[in-house]
Amino acid sequence: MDYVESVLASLKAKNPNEPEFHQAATEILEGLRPVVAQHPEYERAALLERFVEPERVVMFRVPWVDDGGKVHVNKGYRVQFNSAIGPYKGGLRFHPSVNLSIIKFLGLEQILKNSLTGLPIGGGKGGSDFDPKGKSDNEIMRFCQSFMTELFRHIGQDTDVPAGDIGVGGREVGYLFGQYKRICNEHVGVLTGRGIPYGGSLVRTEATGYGLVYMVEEALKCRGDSLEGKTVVISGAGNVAIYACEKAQSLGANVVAMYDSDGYIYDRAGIRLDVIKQIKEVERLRIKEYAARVAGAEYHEGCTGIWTIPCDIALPCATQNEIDEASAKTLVANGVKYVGEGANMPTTLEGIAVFRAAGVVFLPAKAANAGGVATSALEMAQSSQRIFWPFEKVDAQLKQIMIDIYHNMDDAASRYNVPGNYVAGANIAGFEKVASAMMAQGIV
Ligand code: NDP
Ligand code: 2IT
Repeated sequence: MDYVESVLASLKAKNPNEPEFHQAATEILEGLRPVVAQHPEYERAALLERFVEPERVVMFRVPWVDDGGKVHVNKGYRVQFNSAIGPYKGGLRFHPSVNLSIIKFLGLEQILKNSLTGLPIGGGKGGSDFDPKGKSDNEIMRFCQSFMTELFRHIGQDTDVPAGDIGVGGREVGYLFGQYKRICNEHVGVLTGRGIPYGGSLVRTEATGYGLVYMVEEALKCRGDSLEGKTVVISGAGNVAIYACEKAQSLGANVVAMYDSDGYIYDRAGIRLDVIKQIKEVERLRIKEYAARVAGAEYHEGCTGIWTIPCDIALPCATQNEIDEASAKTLVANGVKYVGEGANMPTTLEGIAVFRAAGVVFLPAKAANAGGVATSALEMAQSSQRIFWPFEKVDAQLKQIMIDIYHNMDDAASRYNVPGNYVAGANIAGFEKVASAMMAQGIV
C-alpha cells in the first residue's frame, strides 16, 4: 500500500457512512500521488493525514417557529477545515440532503479551490438540512436568525467568513448578517454575498457563472475556438446556472436547456433568460412554468434526461453527482467536446473517467467554479479597506483570475507528466501552496 492508499483506507475506516467525503478525498489524493512522490518529507510530517482531517467541526441545534406557531428543529454545521493560507472561507448550504459527509466533501474541495484563486483564504463550509422551499419570508428570516444565534461565536472577519451556496442567496445572507450585527455590534465583512447597500461587492451575484464561462472561453481560445455558435446545456436554474447562461449567451452561444429538481426545459430557439429570471429570482416558481410562458419550449419531468440533448458544451451547475457514467457516455456519444463544472463535484468518478477516455476537455469544479469565492475574497478586501470598486474593475479581476487558474492547472498537469488532465492539474496547483504553508507552520 503506498502513502496515498493508506491515507484513504484510514480515512474510510475512521469516517464510515460519508460517501461524498470519500469520493472527494479519493479524487484529490489520487491526483496528488506524483507530488507526494517528489516530497518524501510529507509522509513523515503526516501532511496528508492532517490535510484530510478538519481543524474543527461545529454541529448545533437550530430551533425555529413556523408561521402557524409550531416549533421545528434542524441540524446546523460549520466545518472549519484548513486555515493554513487564510481565514476559513466557504459557503452555507440549506438543503434537506445536507449532512456531515456533504459538508466535509465541500469543505475539502474548498481548501484547494480557494488556494487556486491566488488569494489569502482558507477552506470551510457549513449549512443545514433546513429546506427553504415553500417557506414564507418570515420563516426564512426566523430560521436564519436562529442559525446565526449559534454560528456567530465561531466566525469573524479574520477567523471564518461564510457566504451562500445552494438555498442561500442574497435574501438569506441579508438575514444572517442582520443577526450577526445585532449580536456582535460590528458592521464588518463577516459574510460575503451581502447586498450592495450594506457592504457587498458588485459582480458577486454573477461571479460563479461568469467565472465558469470565462474559463471555458479561455480553454476554447487556447484551442483556436470560441463560444460563438456553440450549443450549450446547463443544469440547474439557480444562481450559478443563470449567470453562466447570461455570459455564455453574451459570447454568442446558444443555451438550449436548463433544469430544476423537478424536470428540465428544452428550448431549441435558445433559452429566454429574462423569463427564467422572472420565474426563479422574482416569483420563485418551478421551471415547468417556462414551457407555459414560452411557445415552442418543451418541459420534461425528471432531471437526467437533460444529458441526452446533443450539445458541444455541458455545464453542470446544480449539485453533486448529477452526471454519472451513463450520462457521460450519452454526452460523449452525442459529441460533447467541453465539460465545465459550475456545481461542486457534479460528475462521478466513473463519469470523469468516461470524459477523459474520450478526450473531452474537462474543467473540474474546484477550478471552474472558483470565480464565486474569488469575488468573495475581493469583497473581503473592499470591506476591510472600507471602499467600493466599480463593476468593471471587479469583473476584470475576476476574468484575469479565471484565466490564471486555467493556465496554472494546465502547467501543473504538464509539469507532472499528465498534460490535459485538469483534475490532477487543479489538485496539484491548489495543493502546492497549502502544503508549503502547512510545512512552514510546524505540526499544527
Ligand atoms: P441555488 O440554490 O441558487 O440553485 C441550485 C439549483 O440546482 C436549483 O435550480 C435547484 O433546483 C438545483 N438543484 C439543487 N439540488 C438539486 C438536486 N438534488 N437535484 C436536482 N437539482 C438540484 O444554488 P447555486 O446556484 O448557488 O449552487 C449550485 C451549485 O454550484 C452547487 O453545487 C454549489 O455548491 C455550487 N457553487 C455555488 C457557488 C455560488 O457562488 N453560489 C460557488 C461555487 C459553486 P431546486 O430549486 O428545484 O432545488
Ligand atoms: O462553493 C463555493 O465556492 C461557494 N459556495 C462560494 C463560497 C464563498 O465563500 O463565496
